[in-house]
Amino acid sequence: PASGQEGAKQQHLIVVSNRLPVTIKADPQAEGGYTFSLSSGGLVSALSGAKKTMHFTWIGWPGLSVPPQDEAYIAEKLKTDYSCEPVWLDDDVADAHYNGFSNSILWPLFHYHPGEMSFDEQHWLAYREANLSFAEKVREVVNEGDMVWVQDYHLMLLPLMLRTLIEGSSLQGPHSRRELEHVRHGVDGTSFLQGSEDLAPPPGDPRNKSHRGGAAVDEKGSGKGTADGKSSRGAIKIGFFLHTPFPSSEIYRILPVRREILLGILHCDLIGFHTYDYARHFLSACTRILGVPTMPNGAEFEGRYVHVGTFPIGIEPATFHDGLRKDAVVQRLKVLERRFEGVKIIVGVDRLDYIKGVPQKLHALEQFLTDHPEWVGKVVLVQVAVPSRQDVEEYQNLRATVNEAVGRINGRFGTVESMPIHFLHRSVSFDELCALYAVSDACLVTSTRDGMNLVSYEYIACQQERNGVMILSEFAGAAQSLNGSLIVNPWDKFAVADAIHEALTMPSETRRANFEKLSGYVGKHTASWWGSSFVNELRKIKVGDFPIMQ
Ligand code: ADQ
Repeated sequence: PASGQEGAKQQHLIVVSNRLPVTIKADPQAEGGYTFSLSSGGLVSALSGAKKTMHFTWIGWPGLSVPPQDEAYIAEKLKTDYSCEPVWLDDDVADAHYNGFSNSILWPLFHYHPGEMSFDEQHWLAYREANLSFAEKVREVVNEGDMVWVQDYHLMLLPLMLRTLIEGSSLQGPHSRRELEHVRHGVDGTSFLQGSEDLAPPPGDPRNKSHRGGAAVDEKGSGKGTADGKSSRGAIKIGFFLHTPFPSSEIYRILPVRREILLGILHCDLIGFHTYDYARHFLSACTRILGVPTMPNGAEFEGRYVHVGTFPIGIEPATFHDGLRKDAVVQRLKVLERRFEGVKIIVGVDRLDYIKGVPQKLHALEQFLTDHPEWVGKVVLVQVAVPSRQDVEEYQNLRATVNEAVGRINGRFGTVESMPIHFLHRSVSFDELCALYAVSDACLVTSTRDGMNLVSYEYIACQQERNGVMILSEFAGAAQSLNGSLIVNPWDKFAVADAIHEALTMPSETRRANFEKLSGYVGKHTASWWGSSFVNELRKIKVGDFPIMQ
């Protein structure tokens, strides 16, 4: 559909994420048999600004499978009410793509947990299959001049597939799947099983030639012209944002399909990360594994300059400020204050994921109570742990570890009147979350790795009154932005125990001064600031502003 005329009317932004931001539930009582509700995730608010000024489409998996005869009704409703387009995936493919390759391979590896990684050929095939289904959906809705913004580690092959499907010359209509066979069998012609070849020769070495003017796209497609005889290279702009860390190349190179994944996103115009470190790790992986020449702000790939930048995500603090003014929240806050009178509260809110360092947090609390017995009965940790990815074995093991530690510490320090840990293994409502953040004297984040960590931002947004202390792991991306926090190494339980003590005894003037800095940052670097910075940067890039290398 890349006609070229549509693009001139109004800029069209197509956001692609694994899940659509709409929750759909089967309900025989509801009109059409389904209910729909918009999720309140950070991405939704991040894109609210763009939605107002641009023609906007969101593509993603709807999160459920339905009888084929219901698909058209759901698709129509999503399009009309939410500007969304569903990608229907076979149940097995969806499972192997999401729980398999994405969450059992890329997630642990990107968070420095190679021991939790289980590589499986079927999962990799499903990952490619699912990415291809997304690519085909994008092709249905995209026009020349559009911007496509791909989100996160579930869709790292999508940029390459889009270049091939949309900008490749001979990839019209029913041939597309066949033409993409080279993607299925390894983007540079190698099977994924051969992904363990030696690292790349240094930049400039002629052995790197296949990535320059490269095998994947140039041999098959771009430069040879579209159906109307003109080259369509650069017909669309593609951005990619990674919400997780990008690990050091020493960790990244463990991945059997390390080349394919890098080549997948190198077909972008702009690649964004939360921090400068992640961007640097990515660029050094490109050089070491592919021999691609890089500069601090980008890479030269297939005659294109791939811009690489840092775009730290945020939250909408106003949502929390409004929440705290709600009657129900004010009442709830009073109840909690009465219940915990004379007791300091430390709050923890995490998905129950091994990257969040919940066992480390519990060990540090235990150390603190051992070092400072005078605080027993005078401090509680309220830990909300949202059940997450419970189909994956590592998450079941984590749950058992955490349950054991909570039981042991409560058994050791608890009394008939009080328990040091209040452990909630469930999600809590937004109102409850606001009240909990507001009533707490400190927030403890001990992630062993975390792309950014938005819980720390949310806590700060709720601390106008109390000026509580943010204790933050140095391994969360947020540690690089949230100046005014107590930064800790979660692996050092003595240091975290000291930070807890410092937080609980910090003079109010110091807390106030820290809060001012933190709140200033969170108020400025919001989710919508993040969304518009990325989109504006992508918009500014001139396709072809870098000469095609021969
Ligand atoms: P997550 O790993 O999900 O996100 P985080 O950034 O902390 O981590 O966001 C979690 C969100 O879920 C927060 O908005 C929080 O309020 C909510 N939440 C968590 N526990 C909850 C509970 N018990 N009840 C209700 N709500 C709860 C990934 C990366 C992060 C990165 C974000 C955004 O892992 O590092 O910051 O994407 O890019």
